[in-house]
Amino acid sequence: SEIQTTLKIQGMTCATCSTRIEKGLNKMEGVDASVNLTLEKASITFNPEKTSLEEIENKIKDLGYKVAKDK
Ligand code: 9UX
Repeated sequence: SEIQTTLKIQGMTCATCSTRIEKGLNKMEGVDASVNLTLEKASITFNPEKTSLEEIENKIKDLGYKVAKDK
């Protein structure tokens, strides 16, 4: 079954940043993500048979942003 989680994303400055991350994540197989710039938060649903939280975090880092645990 799908896993739902949220991540804190740091380093987003403008709306293009959040759109870029959202598009990048949604291109990944098994991922459905929505990124909120002002909350610095990504809401993510993913299929653990197709990807992992580690791959998702690495995608965000590859795009040039920092990921933290959302707490
Ligand atoms: Mo906006 Mo984000 O000019 O990397 S796209 S700051």
